[in-house]
Amino acid sequence: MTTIAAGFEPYPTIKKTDPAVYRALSAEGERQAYCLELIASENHVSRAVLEAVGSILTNKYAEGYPGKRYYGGCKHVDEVEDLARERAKQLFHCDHVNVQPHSGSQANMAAYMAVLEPGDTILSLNLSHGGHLSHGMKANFSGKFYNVVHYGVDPKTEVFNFDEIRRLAQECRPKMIVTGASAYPRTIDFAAFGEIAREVGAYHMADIAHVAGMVAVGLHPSPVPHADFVTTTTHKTLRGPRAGMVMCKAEHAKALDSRVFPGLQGGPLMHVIAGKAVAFGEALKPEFRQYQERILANAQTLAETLKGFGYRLVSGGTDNHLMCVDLRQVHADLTGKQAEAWLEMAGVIVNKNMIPFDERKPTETSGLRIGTPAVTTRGLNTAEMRIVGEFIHKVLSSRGDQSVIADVRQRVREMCQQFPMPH
Ligand code: DSN
Repeated sequence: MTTIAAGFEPYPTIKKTDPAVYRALSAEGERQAYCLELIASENHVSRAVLEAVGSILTNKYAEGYPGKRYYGGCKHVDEVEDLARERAKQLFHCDHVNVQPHSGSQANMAAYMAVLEPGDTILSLNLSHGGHLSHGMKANFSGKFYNVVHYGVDPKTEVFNFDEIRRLAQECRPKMIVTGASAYPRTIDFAAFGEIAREVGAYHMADIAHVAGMVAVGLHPSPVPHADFVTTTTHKTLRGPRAGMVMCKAEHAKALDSRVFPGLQGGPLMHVIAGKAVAFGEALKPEFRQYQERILANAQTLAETLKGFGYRLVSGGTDNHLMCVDLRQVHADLTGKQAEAWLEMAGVIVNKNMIPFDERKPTETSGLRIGTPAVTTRGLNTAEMRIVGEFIHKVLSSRGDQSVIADVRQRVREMCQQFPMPH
C-alpha cells in the first residue's frame, strides 16, 4: 500500500469543475486522515480498490451474467465478473457465488427470496442483542414480508445458549434460521446452528458481513459447510468496496441468480464488481492473513485496556474484531449517544450501541461498539491500542471537559500523522 504523498491532490478535476462537491470530499478526506476510525463495520480500502470503483466500468450496462448478457459490448466486464467470482470461490470454498448484490441487505433479500414465500417464518438474532435490520426488524422489508421469531443471548453469559435456540426452533418450526450478527463479540458456532436447522428441517442462512475477512483466512470458523446460503458485505473486515455478495450450495444456484437478477436488481455495478475482484485478489495474499491476525490482537489489547479501567464488556471480552462496552459500571448516567459525541470531538470515532437487555432507547443506548479493522489497516498495533484505550477513558471520565478533549484531539492527530492512510 502507498501512503499519501505531501501535496497529493486526489480530486484534481472535481476541484476545478465542482467546488461544492470538492469541499465536502476534501473535508471528508481530512476527517478520515486525522481521526481514528473505530466503527467495527468500517475500513480503509487500498488505492487499487479505489481505482477500480472510480473506473470507467461505471459506464457499462450488463444485465445478466457473464456469457449471458442482455446488452452487447460485455466482453471485458464478463472477464471482471468472472475474476471476482473465481476469487470469491477460492477464498471461501463455496459451490456457487453471486457477486452482483449492491449491498448486504440486498444479498440477504436475494437469499430469502430464493427459498422463502411471504409469510414464512424466520428465526434470527434480535437486533437489540447484536442482530441486523435485515434479519427481521419490524420496519425493515424482512420484518414486513416474513413472520420473524427472534433468539437472543443468554441473560447471564451474554452468549448464545444453543439449548434455548433449539427449543425455540422446535417450537416455531422456522423455514429458515438466520445466523451472523452486527454486534456479537464472540466466535459464532455455525456448525451448531446448522445442526439445529437440519433437525427442524429449516434452511440455514449465515450472514458473515462482520467476520468475512477472518473467515476467508481461517481465523473464524466458516459457515460454508453448514449453511445453504452465506451472505456478506464486502467492505468490512474483507476490506473491499461497499457492496454485497451471496454464496450458496449448488442446488440453490439457479434460484439465487434469478432472484438477484431480474428478481431484485437491474444492471450490476460493474465498477464495484471490479473493486470486489481487486479486494478478493488482495485477500488471497499471505499479508491479508497477517492483517486479520493483527485485527484480532489489537481487539484483545483494546478490550483488556478498557477492562483495566473498570469497563464491563458484553460477554466479558472478545474473540473477534469488536467489543461492546457497557458504560454503566464506570459512568452510570452516561449514554452511548453522549459518549459517542464526546469521543468524536476528540477524533475517536465509535458508534453508540444497545447492549443486551438495555433499558435505554436505541437512540440513547448504554453501550458503545468498538472495532479494530480500520485502525489496523493504517498500521496501529497493540502498543497504540493501549494508548487509544487511555484516550477513550480520559475523554469519558472528563465528562466532556473541553480542555481534556482538545488535548486528546491533538494526540490523536499526532498518532494519525504517524500512521497515515493507505492511499
Ligand atoms: N451498519 C452495519 C454495521 O455497522 O454493522 C451493518 O450493516
